[in-house]
Formats: sequence, structure tokens, C-alpha cells
Amino acid sequence: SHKFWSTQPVPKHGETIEEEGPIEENTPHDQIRKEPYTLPKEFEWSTLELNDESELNELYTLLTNNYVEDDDAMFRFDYSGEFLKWALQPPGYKKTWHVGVRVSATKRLVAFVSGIPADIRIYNSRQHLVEINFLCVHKKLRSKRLAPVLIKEITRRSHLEGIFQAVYTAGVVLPRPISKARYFHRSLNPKKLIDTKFSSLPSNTPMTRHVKKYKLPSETSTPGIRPMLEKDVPAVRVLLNKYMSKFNFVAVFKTDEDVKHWILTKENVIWSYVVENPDTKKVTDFFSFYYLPSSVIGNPNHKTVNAVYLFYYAVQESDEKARKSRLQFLLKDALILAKLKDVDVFNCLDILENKMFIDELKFGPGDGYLNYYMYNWRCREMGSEDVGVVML
Ligand code: NHW
Ligand code: EN5
Repeated sequence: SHKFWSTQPVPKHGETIEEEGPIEENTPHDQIRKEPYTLPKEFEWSTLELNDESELNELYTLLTNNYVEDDDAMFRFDYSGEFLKWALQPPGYKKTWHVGVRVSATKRLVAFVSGIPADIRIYNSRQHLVEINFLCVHKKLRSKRLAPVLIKEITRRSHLEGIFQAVYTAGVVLPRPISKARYFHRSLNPKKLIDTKFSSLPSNTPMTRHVKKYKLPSETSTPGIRPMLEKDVPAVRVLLNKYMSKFNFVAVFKTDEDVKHWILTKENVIWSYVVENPDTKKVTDFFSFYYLPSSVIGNPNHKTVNAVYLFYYAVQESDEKARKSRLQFLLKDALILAKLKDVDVFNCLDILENKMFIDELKFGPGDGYLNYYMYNWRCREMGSEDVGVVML
């Protein structure tokens, strides 16, 4: 099995790991293949220009109709065009890493994969690498081994930029996960979630009691909480990088520009809030969540489930017990703020310190998992509570 993955520089399933480091040497620049990989004859490569509204829309349409679904094919991610621009055009992005495949005859976009530059720390090693996401092959072209060609092509284009490692996440198990996280869901609109079969009414529970269980206050409770502003960027960067030092696999925010791009609120894409101490006026905490609705497949009454996903956050509190209580208050406010935006469900993974609030705030386990991977890097596995990388 794994006709493709067995040829790639990734650890094998079951292989024991003695020492951390690259699996293969960097290819010298003059030995990197100059020509794109060969596609089956009816297709051609097409680098997407996402600043062009019509090309962005082609990508949106491909993903909306063909991207990730849950195991029972009831919901499909519906990333907006605005969201895709945010996700794919961070500081230092490379247009050549927005890799499309078109049908030569009709120019119809039928496959895609992307890379963005990123900085991470894995255990004690800091790396500038590529984050791979939005790999997608049109439903009609599945199982024709197009995905390996897309992966080899984005690898080649990374090598050309001097990058030989990558991070990526997937619901499927491949050789070989660094960590496995689970999705958790907090119902904000229990009736709609049940109507769409996103969740089911527990047996012997009347709807009224179920709805009451998830009721939230109409206002936040943390003193000094407010939307994050551009002036908060430097403080948030320091706070976040400090908080990240607790974990073994994290994103590194090198510049204020990175924080400005990744954390500041962009309406209907990402929302961020800070807590400013009312006495000292110092920012002590922040959290953010991104908006990613899912299309409901084949439901006559509901087109989408409005979901947000917990993104990066940081708390200053250093005492473990105090931090747990702080996080519970902050995340409860996050639920309230999301509810005010008409969000139906608040999602998170069991990474970071999320286990400190998951049960108390009535998140329940989902049926989906997320596996974390690195390409061309060998290292020990870790528990999800050691992971501090959040991918879109
Ligand atoms: S995970 C989301 C991936 N996308 C979807 O699930 C959308 C719906 N599905 C599809 O579009 C986030 C297709 O099913 C896809 C596969 C395109 C997934 N990752 O073409 P074939 C990401 O975007 C392997 C990696 O016939 P297909 C992360 C599979 O194991 N490999 O299948 C992406 C098999 O190989 P094997 C995956 O169904 C990370 C081969 O593909 C995979 O028509 C990419 C079969 O190919 C997945 N999610 O198309 C890796 N799903 O060896 C980046 C299947 O087992 C690596 N496969 O025979 C790093 C590159 C950069 C390095 C830089 C130094
Ligand atoms: C990489 N950037 O499976 C992206 N979602 O649990 C790749 N389940 O929404 C990511 N099946 O459990 C790929 N409701 C991995 C994710 C793929 C999408 C996926 C799961 C995550 C999901 C929902 C719906 C299940 C429908 C049937 C789910 C239960 C919610 C319930 C709420 C009340 C408390 C208990 C749980």
C-alpha cells in the first residue's frame, strides 16, 4: 500500500525515531527539475492570480463543490473568497505556490493545491517552511492519481524557493502523523444543529431542556474585554509568542506584520478580542476565531451551518489553576460574542490548553479528527496538548 507515500521522505508507520532531523538532504539548486511535472494529456498547469476576482471565484467554486466533507458526506467546508485571500496571501506569499490544474480544452479549473510561507518551532528546532493546504481534485476526477502529481509539483516549486520541509494537516491517516487531535463542538443554536443533523437530540431529552442546556448570557463578563485594534498588535505578538513557549510544535510570529495579517479582525473571516487591564491599560489576554461555514448537503430547509473555529489565543496568567479559570471565562465570552454574530456552532480541537475548558463549557466530541504532519522531517510523536499550530 501507499504506492505514492512510500516514495516520499516521510517516516514509515511503525518506524521508531531515534534522532530528529531531515530525512533527505536538500537538493542543490542546479539539480532541481526545471520543468513542471507531466500531467495526463488533457490537463495543463495554471498558476492562479487571486487578485483577479474571476480567478478567485473559480477557486471558490471548485472548493465549495469539491473540498473536504465529513465522513458521512452531510457537510462540506464552504471557505469564502475573502477567506481564501486571507489564507493564501499572508506576508511573503508566493503566487507560484497557488497551483491550479485546468482542462486544456475548456480551461475549466479542476484541481488545486497551495503553499504559504510559515515559521514554526518543532521541539527545539526553528524552521522557515511551507504550509500546504487546500489540496483538491474535482469529484469527477478522483482516484486517477492526480493528487500525487499536485504534491510533487508543489514540492518542486518549494525546492525552487530553497524550502525543503513542509507542514500540513489532514483528516485521513497517512505516513506519518506527528500528532492526532480531535474536533470538539459547542452548540450555540441547538435547534438548527438538530434540524440539519449536525447533532442529534440525546434520547429522552425534550427539545426545551436541550435548548436550555446551551443557553448563554447576552453579555460578556470579563472586565476590559474589547475588539482587538491595530495598536494592540505589538503587545499581542509578545503575549502570543510567550504563551507558545509551553508547547512543542508551534507557529512563530516573527513580525508585527504577521500578527496584523493573521490576527486582526477581518469581518466575516476572523474576529479577535483583547483584554485590557482596566487599571494598568496593559493587554493581558487575547483570543481569535475564524468563520468557516459548511454547506449542508441536500437539506431542503437549511443551506449552511454557520461555524467558527477557535484560532490563536494567549493568556498571561502563569499559575496553572488560575489560568484554567481565566481560560474558562475568556472562552465563555468567546461563545457569547460568536452567538451575537449568529454563529450556530463554535468548534475547536483538543490542542493548546483547550482541554482546560472543553468539558466545563459544554463542548462535545465530534466524529472528526485532525492529523498533523511534517514533510522531510523526522521527530518523536506528541500528544495533542503539546500542539500549538492551528491550520485553516
Ligand atoms: S487535507 C484536505 C485534502 N483535501 C480533501 O480532502 C478534499 C476532498 N478530496 C479530494 O479532493 C488539507 C481528493 O480526494 C484528494 C486526493 C485531492 C485529497 N493528503 O489522486 P489520487 C490539505 O490540503 C493520497 C495527502 O488517486 P484522489 C493537506 C493517497 O494516500 N495525500 O486520490 C494536503 C494516495 O497515495 P498512496 C493524500 O482521492 C497535504 C494518493 O493520494 C490525501 O483523487 C498534501 C491517491 O491519489 C491528503 N489529504 O485525490 C501533502 N488524500 O501513497 C503535502 C489522499 O496512499 C506534502 N492522499 O497511494 C508536502 C509537499 C510540500 C513539500 C515541500 C518541501
Ligand atoms: C485541513 N486544514 O469531519 C482541513 N468534521 O468533528 C482538513 N462533525 O463537523 C480537515 N458525520 O461531530 C479534515 N457533530 C478533517 C475534518 C473534516 C470535517 C469533519 C467533523 C468534526 C464534524 C459533526 C457533524 C457530523 C455529521 C455526521 C459532529 C456532533 C456535534 C455535537 C454537538 C453537541 C455536543 C456533542 C457533539
